[in-house]
Amino acid sequence: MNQTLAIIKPDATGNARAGKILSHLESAGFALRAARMMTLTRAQACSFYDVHRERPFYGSLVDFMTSGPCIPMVLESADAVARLRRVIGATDPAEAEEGTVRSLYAESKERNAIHASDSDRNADREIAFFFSEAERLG
Ligand code: 3AN
Repeated sequence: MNQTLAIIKPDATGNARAGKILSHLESAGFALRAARMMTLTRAQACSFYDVHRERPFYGSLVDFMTSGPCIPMVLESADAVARLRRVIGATDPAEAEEGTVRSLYAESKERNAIHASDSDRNADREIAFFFSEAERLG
C-alpha cells in the first residue's frame, strides 16, 4: 500500500461535484486517509505549482486555484500514484478516456476537476505540503 495526493479543484467544489468525485475514487478502491476543505492563498498556489512557473498558463492556473475552495486529500491503495493517474484521465477532458473522473466532471484543460501527484517523489512532497505526519497516519 502507498499514498498519493489528490485535490478536488475549485470548479468541482463550485458546481457540486465534490461528493460524486470522492465517491468515484472510493469505488475505484482508494481509501481516504486525510482531507480538508480550504481556499488556497496565492502564496500557497504559487508554491504548490512552482514546477510550472515558466509555463504560459501559470498565472491563470494560480488565479483559478485560488478562486474558491478546494479539497486536498491523501488517498491510499496498492500502486496509488499510477492507479490514480489512470482513474482521473488525461489533463484535457476531451482526451480523457471514457469513465475517468476528468471525462465525467472536468470542463477544460485548466478547469479539470482534480489534481493527482505524477510520481512517488512528488506524492511525498505534495502530501507533506498539505498534511502533517500525525494527520495522515492517524
Ligand atoms: P496534470 O494535472 O494532468 O498532471 P500538468 O501537471 O501538465 O497536468 O498541469 C498542471 C495543471 O495545469 C493542470 N491540472 C491544469 O489545471 C493546468 N494546465 C495544464 N496544461 C494547461 C493548458 N495548456 N492550459 C491551461 N491550463 C493547463
